[in-house]
Amino acid sequence: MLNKLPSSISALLAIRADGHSLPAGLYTREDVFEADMDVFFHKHWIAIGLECDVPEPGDATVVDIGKTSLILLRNDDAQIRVLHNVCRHRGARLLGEGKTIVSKLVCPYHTWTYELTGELSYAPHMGKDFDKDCHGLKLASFKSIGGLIYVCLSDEPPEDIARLEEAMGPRLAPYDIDNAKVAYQTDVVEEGNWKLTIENNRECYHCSANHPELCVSFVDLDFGFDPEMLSPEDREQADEHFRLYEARTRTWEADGYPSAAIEQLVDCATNFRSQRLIISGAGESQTHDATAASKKLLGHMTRKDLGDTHLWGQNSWNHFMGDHAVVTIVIPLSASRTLVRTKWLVHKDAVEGVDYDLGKLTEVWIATTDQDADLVARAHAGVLDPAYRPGPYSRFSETNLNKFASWYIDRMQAHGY
Ligand code: 3BY
Ligand code: FES
Ligand code: FE
Repeated sequence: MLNKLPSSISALLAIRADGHSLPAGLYTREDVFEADMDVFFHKHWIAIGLECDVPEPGDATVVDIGKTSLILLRNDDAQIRVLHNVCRHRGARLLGEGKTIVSKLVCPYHTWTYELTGELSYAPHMGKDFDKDCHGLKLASFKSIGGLIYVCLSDEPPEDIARLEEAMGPRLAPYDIDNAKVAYQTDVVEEGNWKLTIENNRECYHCSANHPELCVSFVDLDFGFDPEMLSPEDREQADEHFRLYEARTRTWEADGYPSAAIEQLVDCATNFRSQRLIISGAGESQTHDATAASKKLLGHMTRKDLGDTHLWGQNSWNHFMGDHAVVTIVIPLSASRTLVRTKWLVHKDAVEGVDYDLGKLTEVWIATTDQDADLVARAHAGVLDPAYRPGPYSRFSETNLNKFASWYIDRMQAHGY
């Protein structure tokens, strides 16, 4: 008789073949989803938002990560705090999801009241021996890197975030993202596992067939291949691409703008890659005609020809251009549903309808995000089909997916799965 017992997670991890997508269960199973949340969203650093989500003292926004709810706020001293959204009395949620303005955090249940530092300042009927100092809100570890907020929910955050800080601090400084303005935000729920969302973002193999709007300005990229493995046509395209990048990177760096690729994608907890990418056509921005959408450039930028500072993280992708930035974070909702939150950033003083047209600013990535949601749903539906078998990644266009899948397996195994 056939053994109908499901394989253990460790058995699924062990059968994954290098160069191939993951075994189905790693994308679809509820127990794997729980393990993923534990390893990747509680023990690793994750992107949750931006300094400019909460520009003024008292601004607060709630971000839910699985069962954890976090309050990102700016306190009265203009400092960022990330607090657990759990009352220290009997645990009630203090704030609901989304943005709000607060002077104090008052629990709706029995009115325990917290300062924006997290300190408990009011707790009626608790007796004269009650020590308010021991009942402040729990703080989450966070880092602001160039205005991007990363949180780690573990008591032992991975130290290798240092390389991300070192690399991105200087690269992001000219864009002054801390002080940018969120001009627009979309929340798209993809009907697929978060790893399919990330895999979809780590390749542009699908771009020419699916992203006509993005392809006006985006140059296909994958720098990880072994030239010896390529067919003569792919080799020719790769050589041309490399020559182009080499020349542009040299000029940008000579002008003082760090541009060369820097990556930490394997043998690490904190996974990232950054490179200054070429914008094609008019060369300025990811818009329908590749010209800038905002007349006011971001931060201290003085040029529109500095390409696209691209940053991938474990649960994020970002594009920083002269006139605007597009930042996206990914939050798994279940094994088969994933929130993709995208924000469009402009200079804080840029005025809609005067300095930028909101339609031109957002149309390319709204279209791209919708197209990607459709692709991820198709991929997830196919992976659920008993006919699915892990397929081979392209050694030309999908080397980053192989790195992602291998990193995923390593990290799960490092945490005892
Ligand atoms: O990293 C990104 O956002 C791009 C856009 C299209 C596919 N991906 C490589
Ligand atoms: Fe918050 Fe009681 S649970 S005051
Ligand atoms: Fe895409």
